[in-house]
Formats: sequence, C-alpha cells, structure tokens
Amino acid sequence: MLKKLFSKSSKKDDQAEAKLAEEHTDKSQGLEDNVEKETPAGLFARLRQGLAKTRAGFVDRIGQVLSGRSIDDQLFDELEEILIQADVGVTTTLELVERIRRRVEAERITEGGVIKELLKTEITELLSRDHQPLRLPEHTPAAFMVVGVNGVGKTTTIGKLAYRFRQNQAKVVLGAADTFRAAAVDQLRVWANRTGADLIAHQEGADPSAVAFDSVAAAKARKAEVLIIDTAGRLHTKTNLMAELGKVYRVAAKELGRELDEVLLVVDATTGQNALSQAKLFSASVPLTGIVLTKLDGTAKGGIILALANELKLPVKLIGVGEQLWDLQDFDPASFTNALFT
Ligand SMILES: Nc1nc2c(ncn2[C@@H]2O[C@H](COP(=O)(O)OP(=O)(O)O)[C@@H](O)[C@H]2O)c(=O)[nH]1
Ligand SMILES: [Mg+2]
Repeated sequence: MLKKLFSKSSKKDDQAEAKLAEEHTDKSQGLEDNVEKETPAGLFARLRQGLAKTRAGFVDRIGQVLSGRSIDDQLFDELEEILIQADVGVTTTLELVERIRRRVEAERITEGGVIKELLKTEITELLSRDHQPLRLPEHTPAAFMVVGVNGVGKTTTIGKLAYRFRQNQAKVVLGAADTFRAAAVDQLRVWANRTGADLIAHQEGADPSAVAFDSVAAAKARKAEVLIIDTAGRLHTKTNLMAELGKVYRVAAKELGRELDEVLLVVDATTGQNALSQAKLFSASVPLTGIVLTKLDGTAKGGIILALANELKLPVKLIGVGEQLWDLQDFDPASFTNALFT
C-alpha cells in the first residue's frame, strides 16, 4: 500500500498532490499551513530546474564542443575532460568514452553531433544497470535509518521524506538519534511539526541507541506506517561514531524484530568524489542499502551520480534537488537523463 502511496511520477499525480495539499490546509492538524500554500510545479520541471547547473557545466559544454566537428582523437580527449570536470570520475569517464569510441567505429559515425545522442543512451544504460527504487515493504512500520557525515542533508532529507509520506496520510514517527547537539533535535522537531509527524527525542547527550529503541517501540505501539531514524554525522569527536552507529542499528533491528528496510547513506553532490570513500567508511559499520544524493541543485558537478552508480555496489534511491519540502525525488534513471539532456 505504501508503495502506491509513495510513488508520484505523472502529471495527474502532481495535480492530486496539489489537491491533497489543499485538503490538508482545511484540516488544522496535519501539515503546517505555510507548507502547502505553494503548489509544487511538475516533478519533471523541478528535476530539470534542479539540474540546471550540471546541464550548463556538462551537457551544454559537450554540445558546444561537438557542434560542427568531425570525429578525431582530440574530440574524445575534450569529451573526457568535460566528463572529469563534471565529477564523473576517471574510471567511469574512461569506460563511457571507450564505449562511445567503439560505437562510433562500429556504426561508422563521422559527425560529432551524433555523439551527444550516444552519450545520452550510454548514460541512461549506466544509471539503469543496478538501479533499485526505495524499498517500501508491505509490513509496517517501514523502518528507515539515515546516516552520513555532518551537513550532507540527513535531517532535511528526513523532513522531505516525512512530508511525502504525510501527504498520503501515513502515520510517521521520527527518531532523533542525533543527540550530539540540542540543535539537531530541535531541527528534527521543526520538521516533525511542519509535516505532522511524531517525534521521539531524548535530551542532548543521551545514548542514541536508547532513542532508536524508543522510536521503534513507539512506531510499533502507535501502529505507524513509517519510522525514520536520524543519526549524528560528526567524524572528529571522542566517541567513535562508527561504533555508535553500528549499535544504533543493532538495537533498532532487535526491537523491530527484523532488519531495517533501508539504511540510507546521504551524500552531498557538491563534495563529489568524497562520496565514494564515505560509502566505504559507513558500510563497515551499518548495512547500507542505498544512497541519497543531495544538493544536486547546488553544483555543476552532478556527474558524480554516474561515478556512484558505476563504482559503488549501492543504488542511488533518492535525489535532493533543492531546499523545499518537495525537492526530494525518487531517482529514476530515464527521467534523470531526459532532464539533463533536454
Ligand atoms: N540546495 C540544497 N540544499 C540542501 C539539500 N539538502 C539539504 N540541504 C541543505 O544542507 C544543509 C545541511 O542540511 P542538514 O539536513 O542539517 O544536514 P545533516 O547535518 O546531514 O543533518 C541545510 O542548510 C539544508 O537546507 C538539497 O537537496 N539542496
Ligand atoms: Mg542533522
């Protein structure tokens, strides 16, 4: 049921979304008033807008380099350079360009302009290869844990996710297991209030595993459909974050009676290549199930998504394309490539 509630991909769904938001305004409990007064534009338009910088720094530049050119080694070198500058990463860039070279030979292509189409096809193929959508189980609560280094957008992503589930009337519990700073709990509380989700929080400095335990217990007792646990991200403190995260996970899973449905690593697109090492670091402590790539709207280096899809064993499940509540999308390879190339 959640699956049906959660996915929104057509224009019709967007209209339904706007209507739902209006209905919410009429009811006093639920989403806060100021949240739904703005009617979200279409999903694709938002995605396209969010990718504007990457399109300018990547696809538009490729278009300029290719136009009116005949194909030679120099052209492939320039193509490589643009891809690497867009944070596609050396390994993935070389693989992509090699595939295009081979197709150019096999299909006897001589005109540079055609390469852009080939690139689009190859990128769609690469992004689709190991793609998996967000796991939304039949059983409840669907249990998610969100991890990542400081400032990448974990708490914001949780607020956006809560918004999406709450729009569909789902009961949502948020667990404030980032107990390191009082401000972190306050920030999650703001999201809980805005979206009409329940918040489970302890005091600053409390044991995050205890918060995780209480959050799971509350989600079960209140028959919530969704539970999302926020976590701390600081790497340079006395406590060992990684050991602590491992414990948070184990305690939550034990109280839940099964593995969590998603352990999402949030990665900031503006910090590019660091993402790959962060994924290695975190996967040593918690069983990561997917990536959320945030702040795509803030960078011309959105090519990092290609490196992540190609070089990590983890699928990108969600993307953040802005700071508004509705700026979190399911990652869909075909719409992503279309938004980037058109
Ligand atoms: N432009 C943009 N900003 C984002 C996005 N996601 C998060 N942010 C911003 O990133 C900053 C840090 O976010 P926060 O959720 O506190 O990160 P956390 O430390 O990982 O919990 C905040 O200012 C957010 O508004 C996004 O997709 N786009
Ligand atoms: Mg946070």
